[in-house]
Amino acid sequence: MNPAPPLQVKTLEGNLNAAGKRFALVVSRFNEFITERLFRSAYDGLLRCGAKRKAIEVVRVPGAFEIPSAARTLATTRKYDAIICLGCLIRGDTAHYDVIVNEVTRGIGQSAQQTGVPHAFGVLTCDTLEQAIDRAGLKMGNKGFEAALAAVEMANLTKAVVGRSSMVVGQNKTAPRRSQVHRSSKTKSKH
Ligand code: INI
Repeated sequence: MNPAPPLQVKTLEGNLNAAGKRFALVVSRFNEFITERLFRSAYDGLLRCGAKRKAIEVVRVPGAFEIPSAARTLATTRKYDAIICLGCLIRGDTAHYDVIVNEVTRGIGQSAQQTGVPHAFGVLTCDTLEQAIDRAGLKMGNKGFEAALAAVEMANLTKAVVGRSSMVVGQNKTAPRRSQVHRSSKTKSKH
């Protein structure tokens, strides 16, 4: 059977070019062993996409519960093209995790939807510390890095949709795409 012909559909897609974009990272200190790894990888991801160091700001908060309000405060300044939220919730023996996890998720989503500023969700929600370690640079990649790339892509998509810049329409030939941005803390970025 012949493969289906490509559809002629005008497609808007954010690229992974972070040049000229400004980012804020909200990083919680609770489970810092994990969140610091998320932060480093997210920062690396932004630099690899072409963000300038001076265009990246970091805000530290006590725990994941404080991430949404800090993110919203940052978003309402309109100074940032995207906010990257990084935290680590680990289910313990008490109900604390269950109480917090939905609030954090909903709060970040609401901040994104109500401000119109893209928010990347890099908050780990894990049953065990081992699962968190796996998602902070071991077996399952690094969610901080993924969040950074999502932030860059959504920042560009937002600009493209609102028509304030000439971002990607169809296939972009110049800016790096997700599959071309390699994860390695050993390679130094020139940006
Ligand atoms: N904060 C986290 O970031 N991760 C957790 O796993 C966690 N647990 O399980 O308690 C946690 N609690 C603190 C919370 O986020 C607030 O900082 C605290 O309740 C003060 O408002």
